[in-house]
Amino acid sequence: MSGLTIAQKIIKAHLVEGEMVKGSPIGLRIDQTLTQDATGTMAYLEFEAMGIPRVKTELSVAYIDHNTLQNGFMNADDHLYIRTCAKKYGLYFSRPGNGICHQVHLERFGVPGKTLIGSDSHTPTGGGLGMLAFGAGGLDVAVAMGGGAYHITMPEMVRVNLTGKLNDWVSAKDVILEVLRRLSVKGGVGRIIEYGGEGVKTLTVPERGTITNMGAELGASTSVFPSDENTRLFLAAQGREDQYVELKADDDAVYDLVIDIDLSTLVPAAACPHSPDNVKAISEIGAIKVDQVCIGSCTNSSYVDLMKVAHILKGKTVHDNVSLSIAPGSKQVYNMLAESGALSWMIDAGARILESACGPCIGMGQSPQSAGVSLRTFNRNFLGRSGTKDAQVYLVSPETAAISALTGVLTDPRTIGAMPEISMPVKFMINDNMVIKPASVEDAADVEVVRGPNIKPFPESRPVSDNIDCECILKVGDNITTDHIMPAGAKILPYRSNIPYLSNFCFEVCDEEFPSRAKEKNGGIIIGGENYGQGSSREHAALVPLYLGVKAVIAKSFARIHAANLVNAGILPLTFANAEDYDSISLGDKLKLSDLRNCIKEGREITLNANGKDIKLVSSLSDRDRDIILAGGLLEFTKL
Ligand code: MIC
Ligand code: SF4
Repeated sequence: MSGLTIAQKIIKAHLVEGEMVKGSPIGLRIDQTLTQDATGTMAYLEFEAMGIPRVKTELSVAYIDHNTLQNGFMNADDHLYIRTCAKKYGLYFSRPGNGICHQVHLERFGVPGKTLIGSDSHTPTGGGLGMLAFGAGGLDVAVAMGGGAYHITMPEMVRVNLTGKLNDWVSAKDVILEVLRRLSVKGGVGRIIEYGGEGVKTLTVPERGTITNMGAELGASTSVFPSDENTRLFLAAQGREDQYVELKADDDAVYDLVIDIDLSTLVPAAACPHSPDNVKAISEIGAIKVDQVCIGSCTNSSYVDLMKVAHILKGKTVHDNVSLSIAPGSKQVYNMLAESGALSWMIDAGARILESACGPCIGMGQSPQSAGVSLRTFNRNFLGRSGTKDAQVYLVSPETAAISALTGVLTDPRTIGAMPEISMPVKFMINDNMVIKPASVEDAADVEVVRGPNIKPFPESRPVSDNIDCECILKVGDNITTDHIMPAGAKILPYRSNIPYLSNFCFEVCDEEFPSRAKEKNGGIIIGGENYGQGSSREHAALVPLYLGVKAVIAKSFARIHAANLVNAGILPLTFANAEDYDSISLGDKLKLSDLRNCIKEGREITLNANGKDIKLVSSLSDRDRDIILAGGLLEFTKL
């Protein structure tokens, strides 16, 4: 037998169901979970619906980082609900202000070799520390908190072999942009991306975190780095050296695909509008005029990232035409910037300093001007995500962002002069006073869970019917993101626990008429292209269509987390056996699915009758998925 990859080793140690055979369903024991507040309210409502008194994981953390504008009572209601749930059900609670979940988890909680699932698609950031970390829907996280396994399809293994060393002004962001350029936003689907080779030694844990974070944009199941001397140094600097374990792939590990990247050949790059894989060298794009620069997010807001930015800004002034905002990734980073004086350099240069939270990344403020060009150190530049539909968002490194903020045009940082020498500190400032501990088992009974008026009950799902006779109520193209299906942003994010209200905005970016049409037609079927549902883990992109009566989504292919969320909500994800059949269906066509329950039960082929023509469909549901769909969703299934 051949050796194992890092991911296979962690999977092997956590396998509770199935076999490690590529493409077959497996169940994993989950050591840690995380939630954030935009998906957390729903996850805790679901956890409560399961009736389990206390989480059964080694560690579960509830973060507040997305909805921090608190424009009205809604966000604050959610925060209080999550805080009291955490106290009662045995979770640590990271208070608003403590930072972005993935950055804080890397700093304070992540442990090499452990499994982690989080109700946020960028949970694979933990792979920078050698964790096997997956983004998942809230229901899957609720099940894991209750001690249940996490079910995925055993992925293919891809090795990205890094050699050489990054040149000055080229950064970790440019590495993952290169992987995205080569593999595209669908290139990681069904795969785990594992980094190896001599070049790995030149990257610190936060740099590795930038790379694994944006593995989400590849559609990958997750990404992972070895746990090595740099991991030990990072954990030691966080006062957690005792949690270090070495982790590496066997020399004879077998990969399905190997990609070679010589770090010394990379150049500063940007992902151009409106997709993270639309990557070009800065020199190729040219000196376009910039209106806004936003630095932060779970991708690029570590201490070293922001110290570099501070050094670039020191003694200078942000260009007259540019608005620069900076959001440090965590309280630790913020505090260290303040202590060192670097925060003062940023303020002095004219940066607008935001709190440690997701902020502009999820459209919570700082929307650009009409048709504005915005450079962002974030991970997603989907159409409309910034809150301005015609904005042109480019994803860049912190170095490129900071220098361009000064020049007012997109600028290749290599043209500026010597790079500031900043290295990872030997000791980070450690103070976990913004993390509230759970109540003891004895005291938990006395903790009251507070449900303000923004906390609405979980929407009801329904078992799939035998015959579906309806219309095509929407037809969309390739790479539809969950930001298209269920947009976020300051106006609607506060209503994440109010599905009826959210439904008014479903598919707003593609077709404003969709919600009213869906209601008028009493639901129906959505037709999608390739990679339907890429991006975020928000289960609202399934729960809201469920509320609007969507019975099935038929697409050329699906993104992993969204397909799981559809099944969990009791909506059938089906694919065309022949992709060209997609072309023969139009909006308003009559669609029929017959003898559906039996077909699902027996794993038989499903035939769609579209305007009288028979079209073959494939359902790549596992046995467990079938049972969930037949039961009417995961919550109903867990009650069986
Ligand atoms: C995102 O980056 O799109 C989000 C907001 O963090 C989402 C989660 C959500 O929609 O609440 C994600 O990535 O999963
Ligand atoms: Fe927050 Fe943006 Fe990261 Fe999502 S991608 S967790 S919104 S910082």
